[in-house]
Amino acid sequence: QEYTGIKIKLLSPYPSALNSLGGKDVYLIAATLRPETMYGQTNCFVKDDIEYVAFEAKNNEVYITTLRAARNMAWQELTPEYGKVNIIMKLTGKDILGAAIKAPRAMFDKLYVLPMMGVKSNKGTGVVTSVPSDAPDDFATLMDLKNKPPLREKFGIKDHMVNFEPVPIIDVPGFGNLCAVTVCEELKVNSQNDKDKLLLAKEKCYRKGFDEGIMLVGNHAGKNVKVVKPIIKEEMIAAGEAFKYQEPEKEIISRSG
Ligand code: ZZB
Repeated sequence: QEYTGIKIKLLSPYPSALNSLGGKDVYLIAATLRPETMYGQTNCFVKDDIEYVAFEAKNNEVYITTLRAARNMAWQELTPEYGKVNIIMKLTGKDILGAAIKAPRAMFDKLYVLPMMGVKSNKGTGVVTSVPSDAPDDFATLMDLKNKPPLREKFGIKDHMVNFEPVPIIDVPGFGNLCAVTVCEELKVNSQNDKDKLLLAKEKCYRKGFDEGIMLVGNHAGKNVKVVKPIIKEEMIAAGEAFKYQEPEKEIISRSG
């Protein structure tokens, strides 16, 4: 599985648990299959109890991902020393909840790290960038956080951190320009815990968005998602905003013991 690793910059002042990283360029790395949707980012998701590591990347930068992803990255020439992960500090999702970030291509200059229960530690980087216009899970989770003050309180999330609306970035014929919102409403998704409905919603959005979607924003506005997805990916890589990140197939992991 080839993901695009999106470099989401942590803005200073860093959360207190990350004080020792002050002065360094720190990036949360989100793994995505939809680089063309980065214009619609409204936040980034981590899970409070997942363990992450801050490790040395190239050019004196620091990346934050799960240890598992960091190890994969080390074999993909993304660390200074091939195959080696130099861990600067360990942290949990809780340590970075509410942190201010700057995400490449997003319409907003400052976004926030928010909690999502469905983030998996054994997939991608454990960091998920949020595109509520086109990703049903992201829309459902953002709505939970907006509509449920106790949920925000539980995680120390302030009102202004969820004060973002889905951004129309892709027109999907029959689903309008906020595909995930349309499909979640159609299927009556009530929360991020509506697992079955969300799985169905995701499949619908993926298929329709890829086959028929038309970009509404960016330098490829008016063109088909299918056509511009790989181009936008390469453009982001060339701009230093992203990189290729391969996830080994499960089969390969078990075969190698
Ligand atoms: C931005 C984005 C925009 C995504 C979209 C999807 C959609 P999949 O589809 O299940 O194979 N993701 C990545 N890592 C994790 C994780 N550790 N835990 C939970 N979710 C994760 O997985 C790929 C997508 O799942 C990724 O692409 C990411 O969300 C999320 F408009 O990034 B995506 C219809 C989906 N639309």
